Order: sequence, then structure tokens, then C-alpha cells
Amino acid sequence: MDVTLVGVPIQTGAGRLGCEMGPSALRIAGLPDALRDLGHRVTDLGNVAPRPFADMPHPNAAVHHLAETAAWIETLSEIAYRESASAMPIFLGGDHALSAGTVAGMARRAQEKGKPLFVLWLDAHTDFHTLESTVSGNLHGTPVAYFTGRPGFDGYYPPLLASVDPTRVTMIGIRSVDPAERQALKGSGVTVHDMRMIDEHGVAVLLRDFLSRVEAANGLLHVSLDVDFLDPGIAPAVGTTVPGGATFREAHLVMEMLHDSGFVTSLDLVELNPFLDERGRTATLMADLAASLMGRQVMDRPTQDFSGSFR
Ligand code: 6HN
Ligand code: MN
Ligand code: MN
Ligand code: MN
Repeated sequence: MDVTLVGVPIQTGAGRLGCEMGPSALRIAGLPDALRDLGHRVTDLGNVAPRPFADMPHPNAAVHHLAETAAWIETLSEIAYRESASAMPIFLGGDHALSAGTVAGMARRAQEKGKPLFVLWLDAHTDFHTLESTVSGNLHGTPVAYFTGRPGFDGYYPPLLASVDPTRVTMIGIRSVDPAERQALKGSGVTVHDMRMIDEHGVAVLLRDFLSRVEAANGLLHVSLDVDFLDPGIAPAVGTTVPGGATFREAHLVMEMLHDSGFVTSLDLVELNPFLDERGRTATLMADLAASLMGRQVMDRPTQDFSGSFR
């Protein structure tokens, strides 16, 4: 498969510094070579930069770095749309605000192909705030509201050229939802599978149901993997850890099922903050998960870890 890696060193959507090092850490963890070893033709665009921006105040005083984040979103929407014409784009984040752009661009691509876009949101959080409802002001809490076309972004984020039908968005791993998000999600059509659903049914049942809907609709599928989907015990390198996340085995199973489905057309790897990592273990795990999604069997993992070495 033709794969395009896009480094997205955005950190303005997060509440603390460090995500801008994410793309480097994912590369150092060996992701590009792991994909090449699987037989994919990999083009790495390197790290991209947002278009120029000017100050943009918002009535919600909590909101910070709005102009820079909006510039990123506009640039990424263009890149996702452009690159998905000829390859599967994999976005190396960078905080989760980037998905407002990548998913918007993929929605445009899907529209042009006359196919529906489905989104699998693997996260502890629902990221369903608007610019008005966010309390932290951290814009990584807003991408899903934006790309599903909720009002409240006009004049701030770039105009949405194609939106994602909320009934085609499924979230798995959820365990931290703010009151305003909970309210807005009710009746929105978004499918929210919290950790209890995983405990009671197993992640495979939930995912199989979603994948059968993608298949029935012959859709495109965008996967957005937030580091905090994973349990902080195995993935400490994220600014928004929440206890009780997905295990190594659950996460790999999700990736392997996604690979087997053959439906995934674009991927975000987001929220990795290498400043908070322990000897690169979270970066390595994220790279391993991406490799599983791209076809590596968990039993084929290298017995020796070459990540970080020259070879
Ligand atoms: N993420 N709901 C919280 C907030 O600040 O709005 C957390 C957001 C987390 C963002 O998961 O990418
Ligand atoms: Mn600042
Ligand atoms: Mn997130
Ligand atoms: Mn999260």
C-alpha cells in the first residue's frame, strides 16, 4: 500500500507543552521502517507547518491559541484532502486538535468519491466541546464537535466544506466526559462506548458491530488514536492521563481487526508528549500499534528492540 507520513508538530491545542516533539518520537521509535518492512511504499513528507495567522480573540476567555490552532486545521484539511487522493495518510501528532483538520479533509475526499466517511475515535475523552462550551480552553477538546458540523465555530475555524454524519462516528475507550459534552452527545447520534462497555462485552464485539456498518455502507474509515485511549500504566506519555484505559492486548486486537477489515483509509496518532515518556516506551507502543494496524501480527513483533538506533 502507498502510505504518506505527515508530521504534525502542533501543541497549541493541549494544556501543556511537549506534543510538538511527538512526530520525532514516533519516527525514532521506528515507525517508518516498520511500515517499509511490512512492504508498504512509504513517503515521509517531514513535518509540516500551519499557514500564517493573526490574533483571533474569542468571547470565551478560556480559549487560548485559537488563531494558530485554526491555521493548523486549515492547512491539515488541505493536506489530508490532497494526500488521500493517492495514498493512505498517517498523521503523526501533535495534539488532538489536528483531527479537526484531518477528518474535515477526509470528509471532503469521501464526498468527492460519493462514499460516506466513518470515524473511529479511540480516546478516553469525547472531544465534543464547542468554542463556547470548553472550560479548559484547550482546543484538543473540540475536534469532533467541529467535524460533525456542530454550530459555534463560524468565523473561527475554517468553513467546513464537508461534515461527518454523527451517526457514523463511534467512540471506544471513553471514561472522562465533561457535563456540557455529555449533554450535547445525548441525541447527537454519536455512538459512545465507554470502558464499562468494553468490560461487559469485550472490545471485539463493539468493533465488529461498527465495522459491519462501514462494510454495509461501503464507506471510507478514518481512525483517530489518542494515546490516552491506553491505560496510563502502559502509556504514560500524555498530558491527560485517565486511569482504567485499554490494555496492550485490547489495543492490539483493535488494530488487528482494523487491519483485517481492510477499510482504514487514514489514521491519526495523537497526543504523544515525549517530554512525559519513560525511556520511549509510549512512543514505541504507539509505533507498534500503528504497525499492527498496517498488517504486523503481534506475534511477529521484533524480539530485539532496534528503535532509536542507527541501522
Ligand atoms: N483530548 N474534556 C477535557 C477538556 O479540557 O476539554 C479534556 C480534553 C482532552 C482532549 O483527549 O485530546
Ligand atoms: Mn503560549
Ligand atoms: Mn483526544
Ligand atoms: Mn484524550
